[in-house]
This record gives sequence, C-alpha cells and structure tokens, in this order.
Amino acid sequence: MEDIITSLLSKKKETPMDAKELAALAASFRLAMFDVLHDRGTGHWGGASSAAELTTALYFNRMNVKPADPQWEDRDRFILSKGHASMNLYTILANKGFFSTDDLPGFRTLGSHLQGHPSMVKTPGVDMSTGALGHGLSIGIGMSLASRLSGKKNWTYVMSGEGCLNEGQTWEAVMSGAKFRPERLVYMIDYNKVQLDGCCDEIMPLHPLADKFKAFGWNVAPKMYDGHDTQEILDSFAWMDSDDVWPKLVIYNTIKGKGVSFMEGKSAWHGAPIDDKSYASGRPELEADLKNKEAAL
Ligand SMILES: Cc1ncc(C[n+]2csc(CCOP(=O)(O)OP(=O)(O)O)c2C)c(N)n1
Repeated sequence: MEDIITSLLSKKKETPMDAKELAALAASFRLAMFDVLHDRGTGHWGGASSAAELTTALYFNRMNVKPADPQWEDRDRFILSKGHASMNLYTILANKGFFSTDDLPGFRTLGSHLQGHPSMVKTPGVDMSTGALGHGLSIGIGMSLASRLSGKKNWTYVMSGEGCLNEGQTWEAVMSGAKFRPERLVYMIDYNKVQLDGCCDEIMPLHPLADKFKAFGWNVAPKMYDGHDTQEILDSFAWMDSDDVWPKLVIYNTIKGKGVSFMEGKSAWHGAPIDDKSYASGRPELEADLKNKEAAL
C-alpha cells in the first residue's frame, strides 16, 4: 500500500500531479497524520484533516518551491494562518523533501523542530510562524507587497479557517487588501464551519461570507469549491490564473475531521487526543479510503 505512494512521490515530487494522484497522496497524508497524532496523544486532528487535499494540491501541483533551498527568495509563500493544524503542514513539507519524514513522529516532543504551532526559525519550509489566529492575512499582504517592491513575481497563499475571520485584524487586512491590491495574493478559506468548541453559527456567524469580501472590493471566486475534491481544487487554481484582479478569495467547503465518520463535523475532535479505541475504529476508514484512491490511479 505504502509502496504506491512512495513510488508516486519518487517519480513525481518535482512535477505537478493530477487530480487522482493528489487524491491518493492526500489520503496517505491524512492517514499518516492520524497515526502520529494518536501516537503522540496531542495535536489538532479536526483542522489538519479538513485541509489535507488543499495543502497537498498546493504543494504537489501548484507552488514553486525548492525543498533543497527553503529560503530561495523567488519561492511562492504559504502561510498557515490556522497554525494549530501544524501536523498537516509538517506532513506535507516532509514528504515534499524539506526535511526527513523520520522527524514526523517527534511531533511536539521536547527538542523537536516540529512544535505544536509552526515556527519559521525552527522548521525548514515554514514561511511564517503562526498560532495566534488572525495574523496570516496581514502578513501575506505584507509579503506580497514586498515582492512588488523587489520586482518578484512569486505567489502568496494564506490559508485560514473561520477562527481567523473572527479576529478584527483579518478585516483590517481585508480592507488594506482592497486598497493596496497585492498581486498574486490568494486567501484560501478552509470552510469547515466548526471551531474549537462549537459551530460557527453559534460562535460568530460569517454568512454571507463571499458577499462580505465582494463588498470590501475583493476578487471572489465564482463558486465555493469542494475542498475534498482534488479536481475541484485544480479548477479553483485555474480560476486563480484567469485574470489579474487582486487580491483573490477562494472559499472551500470542507468537513472538520474528514475521513473518520464519527469524528466528522464535531468540535469535540478539534484538538482532543485520539484515544486508542477511537484510533482502532477510525483507522480502517482511512485505510479503506487510501486503498480506493490508489486503485483509481
Ligand atoms: C487569537 C487566538 N484566539 C484563540 C485561539 C485558540 N484557538 C485555537 S484553534 C481555535 C478555533 C479555530 O477554528 P478554525 O479556524 O475554524 O479552525 P479549524 O476548524 O480549521 O481547525 C481557537 C479559538 C488562538 N489560537 N488564537
């Protein structure tokens, strides 16, 4: 089972993968995350799982990065504004080649470079330290404007969940985005509609989210894409390339805790340790999904 993914990675790490390859890869990453989070008894499964296809597609289809040279100045930037989903980012970066996959089981251990929230000074490939919700978009806009000043054409992707949208700073950034129009800046929302201890509608309703961004003057994608359907994610990438009106917003419909039926859509699995019993009943679902995706290759 693992061999198919290993050979896919060794053949295609440097070239854009297609929708089926991305789906298989994301399923394998989701399973790998589940294993580490269970082993370590800590971390955030819900939001790491909901973003699995999105980050996989970004790094294995779209982003221009050099894992051997993480500080390459012309690289595209990615800011995981929902920094608690760090296990997702670490799994991607390790498999992309920024550091060894052998480091992943050390997640959140003393001395590991893979701490609970991403650190740009510790972990190769992390473009910005995050964890306090709400900063990512402001930072991404700053990075994009810095690229403008230095004449660079790299892209900047900021990903957040709903938590960042509950922070006033995000809306200041939305206003400044409309004013300064940072080129190649894309704000991607992993819209799973569940937060740390409840549904967004209970905590702070965001509806109508796309219309709010339109009213602020952003270039908003024509539809909400399915963030677990890799072909739809590739369609959203095509939309990103379709015009030069900046900044752009894409909202992806996702499911928190995707892949383990009894964890899906439940705030209880935002950051709870994965106990042995839940692991034993949840893992076969993820294995079956991986098998199906591999069979479709
Ligand atoms: C400024 C700030 N306030 C509170 C928290 C605690 N916190 C961590 S995750 C989270 C909820 C995040 O929800 P969402 O962005 O929807 O994350 P996802 O469902 O994608 O995991 C909260 C409130 C924080 N990290 N930063």
